[in-house]
Amino acid sequence: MTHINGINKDSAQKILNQSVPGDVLETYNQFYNIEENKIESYQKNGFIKLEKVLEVEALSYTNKLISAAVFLRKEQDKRSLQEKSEYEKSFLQCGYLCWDYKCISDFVLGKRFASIARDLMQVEHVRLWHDQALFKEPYGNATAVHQDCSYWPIAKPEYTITMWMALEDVSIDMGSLYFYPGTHDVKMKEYVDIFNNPHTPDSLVNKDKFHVSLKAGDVTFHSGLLFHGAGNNQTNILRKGMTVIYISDGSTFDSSDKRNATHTSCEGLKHGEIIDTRYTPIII
Ligand SMILES: O=C(O)CCC(=O)C(=O)O
Repeated sequence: MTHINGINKDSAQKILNQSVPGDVLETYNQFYNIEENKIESYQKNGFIKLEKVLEVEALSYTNKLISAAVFLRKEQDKRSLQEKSEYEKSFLQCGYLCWDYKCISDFVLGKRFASIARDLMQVEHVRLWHDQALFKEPYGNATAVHQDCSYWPIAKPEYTITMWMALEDVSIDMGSLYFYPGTHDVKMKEYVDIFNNPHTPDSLVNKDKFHVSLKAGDVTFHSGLLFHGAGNNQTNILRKGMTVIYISDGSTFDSSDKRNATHTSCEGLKHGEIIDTRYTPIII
């Protein structure tokens, strides 16, 4: 049974059926000033933490919105944590929320966030790949180490990036993310089957990982090539994370790995074609 503080079916439907308040919408599209040294740090380490990307009203509204959408997606699932698979114990995973609700698409397609992704990757334009809420339940499992690009049929994974936003404070003991700095290297690519065989690849055994706690409204951005994971949730508090994943405009569909040759975001594409589908609009 999914319990999210302050949300019930009526309140969830109400907020999701309303328009985004004007000043919040403005914030979603207001540029965030990212310093040159942060861009350099992202290029070197493959991830970066940015503080206060959302604050005050825009933050509390976004928290309510995403929480409401997760609640409605999961309300039919009456299983306890113990009854779920090991993978499902690591988070409540809700993708493509922006296509269900206009108010969520206003957030996901916000130019504030996409412009950061563009600047970090140093590309001209970015497209949406997809969005995904990742709420780690109280006492939920760790998220196994992986590279996101393993599961994506995209030819140049160096031009993929994920924004992970804390909707409420996320401490290390709640299962914050950790990153292996500098492992965003195509030569290190290794498919880790996090669904059936989670394990730490040999290439990471002597490498240090860097844990990142976040205050509500802070974000991390990480490269699709970077090895990362998250700790288990040792608390009775729901860990609320919202992600938006971006790709460089011009990225092409690579169906050569049969494990992920089909992907919703690449619907209808043939191998080698530019990723330009109804799920992947140019944002900026
Ligand atoms: O939220 C998590 O626990 C893992 C997130 C993650 O792996 C990602 O966003 O790429």
